[in-house]
Order: sequence, then C-alpha cells, then structure tokens
Amino acid sequence: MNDTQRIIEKAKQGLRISLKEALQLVKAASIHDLGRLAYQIRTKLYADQAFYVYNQHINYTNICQNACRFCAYSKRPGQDGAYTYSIDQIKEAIKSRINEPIQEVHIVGGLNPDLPYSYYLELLKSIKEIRPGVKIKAFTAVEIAFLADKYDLSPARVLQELHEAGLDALPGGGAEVFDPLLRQKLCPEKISGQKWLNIHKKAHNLGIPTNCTMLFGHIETWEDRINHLESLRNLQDETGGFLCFIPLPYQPANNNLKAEGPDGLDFLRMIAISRIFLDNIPHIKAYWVFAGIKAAQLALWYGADDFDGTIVEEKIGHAAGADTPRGLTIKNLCKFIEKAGFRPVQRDTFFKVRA
Ligand code: V47
Ligand code: SF4
Repeated sequence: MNDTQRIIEKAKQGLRISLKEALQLVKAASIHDLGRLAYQIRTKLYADQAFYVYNQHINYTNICQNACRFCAYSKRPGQDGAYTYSIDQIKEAIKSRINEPIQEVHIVGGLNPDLPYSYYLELLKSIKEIRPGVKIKAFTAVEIAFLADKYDLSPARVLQELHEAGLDALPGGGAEVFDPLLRQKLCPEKISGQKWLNIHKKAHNLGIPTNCTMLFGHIETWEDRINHLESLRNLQDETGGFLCFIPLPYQPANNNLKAEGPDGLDFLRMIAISRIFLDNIPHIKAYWVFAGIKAAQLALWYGADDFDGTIVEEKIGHAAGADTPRGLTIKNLCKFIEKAGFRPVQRDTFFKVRA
C-alpha cells in the first residue's frame, strides 16, 4: 500500500487526516479515488439526501469603502451604478414574495459609510414584522467588524444587538483566503483572517450559528487552501458553531485580479477535499450560482450535500460574470437534484428538515 492509499484507508475509517496528509491526498490521488472517498463520507452522513432552502437574497447596497481586487460588485459613493435600498424598498421586496413559502432571507452588502447603525437594526426588525417565521442569515464578519469600528462598539455587542433585532445566523462570506500575504494582494483593506475567525467565534459563543467560505481558484496554492481549511477545523473543534462550508469558485470577469478561475476538475477536487478534511463541519455546499448548475450536480457525487436555494436575486457573482440564472424555481431546483440522482430535502437555515 503506498502513502496515498494509506491516507485514503485512514479517512475511510473515519479517522482525522492531518494537513500534510490532506496535501498529499489532494495532489496525488486520482479524481476518482478522491471523489469515491468523499462520496462515501457524505453518503454515510446523509444517504441520498441533497438539501436545499427556499430563500431570497437581498444585496442592500453595493457601495463599499473597500476595493477588494476580485470584487466586481462594489462601487464608490456617487459612481455610476451605485445603489442603496431604503428600508421601504426592502420591505417591498419582502412583501412582493409574501405568497411564497420562503424560509430564509440572505442579506449581504458593501461597507457603506453613509448608512446609520439604526438602518441595520430596522432592516432586520421590518423583515421579521412582515414575515415573523422567516430565518435571517445576514451580514458577513466583515460587515460586523465595520459596524463595530464605525460606531465604537465591540463586535460582541453589535452581534448581540443585531441578534435581538432578528438576526438568526451569519453567512460565510469575507473569509477569502486567510493567509496574510495573499490577503495583502487580494483585499488589503479587509479585516485579517484572524479577525474574521474571532468574530465567528464570538457569534458562536452568543449562540448564533454561522457558515464559512473560501474563495479559491485565483492566485492561491493548495498549501494556502488546506491551511485555510485547518483554521476552520480548529475553530469548529472549539465552538461547533459552523453549519456549512462553501468553497466559492472565483469568477474572473469585470474585476482587477488577473486570474482565470478554477476549471471543473479543480472545483471537484476542492469539494472532495473539503468533505474529507472538514470532519467536524456538518455540511458542504455546492453553490450552483458560482459553480454552474452542471458542476454543482456533479459535486453531489464528490462530497457536497447541499445545493443552496432558489436565491432570486444574486448580484455579487453575476457582476463578476457568473452565467447562471439569477434564481431558480423550487420545481427546477428539485429537478436538477433529482436528475443528478439525489433526493431533494428542504431545510431551513439551521439545516432543520421541513416536515
Ligand atoms: O465574501 C466576491 C465572494 C462572497 C467574487 O453563507 C466572489 O450560505 C467569486 O459568501 N468570484 C459573498 N466570489 C458570497 C457568500 C455566500 C454566498 C452564498 C451562500 C453563502 C452562505 C455565502 O462572494 C464574498 C466574496 O468572498 N466574491 N467577488 C468573485 N469575483
Ligand atoms: Fe466590499 Fe465585500 Fe466587494 Fe470587498 S468583497 S469590495 S468588502 S463588497
């Protein structure tokens, strides 16, 4: 038995593999061996189920004081195409879909220096007034840190106040790649990886579960990727607060980073190693909006168990060239999962299955 086969056997037995072993595995194993192992792990956990959520995305502003090089979405105040939704516009967007059984509202936006703190609280409260049963997954750790800095509050206090106003969970955005040198090149103004992790830790300690992500397929190496996964796995050992990991394939259009984005095999390898290495994070999401529907269907065979949701209407990936639909009907979403050979199971933000 060679080294790679020994690592495969170890993971198959449910034993944790090290950073070094993960690197060896992802570089040396064939896509078939890697995929088979990841598939066995996801199937042991969830059989033929593939989860999805009936959700609505709201990107409340694209005005941002940062200028991450990979971002095609953000605008400077006053720049052509800059927008901010008023609370009334957001209420209208929620009301316009009141007849649909939406379970989750996903809210993220830029770091807009002109929005008062009360805007964020009001936004959450108004959505809960209109749809009391909905779960709100809102504001990345980057937005939480921005509010804490701007209003001279601790991140824990911001999280607590937003929680009281209706925040149920944090999305996983803003993690990018944690390596400090890489971050200098990708998003020099963004909070450090350590700060991102600290804010998620605080959220977990307050009983707010969160997701986590990694932006991949640009200028990072496999070493950077596995280091990033290890930081997530370490925090999860401490808190258990992560629900889901989402590897975000870089979308290359309309931004300042000169990189291509991952190809199909790189995407599948990334999904598979995530499932194998992150033995303590329950779910791995194949985010169809960035991956493409066909690659997301395949990812279900390579370790992913979640397909995200109906979305309507995503702006961040589409600004960077994603050529997927802006949303899917439940019927089509379920059709894609079934055609891939899996059983669609509707869940809420906390991955509680709908009866
Ligand atoms: O933080 C920005 C990324 C993220 C590009 O938690 C890009 O369930 C690819 O985090 N190419 C926002 N990615 C999206 C996000 C997310 C999406 C869906 C579900 C969840 C969840 C979270 O998008 C940003 C950034 O990392 N991003 N530009 C780009 N050109
Ligand atoms: Fe701003 Fe987020 Fe875009 Fe960075 S990725 S420029 S923080 S909106």
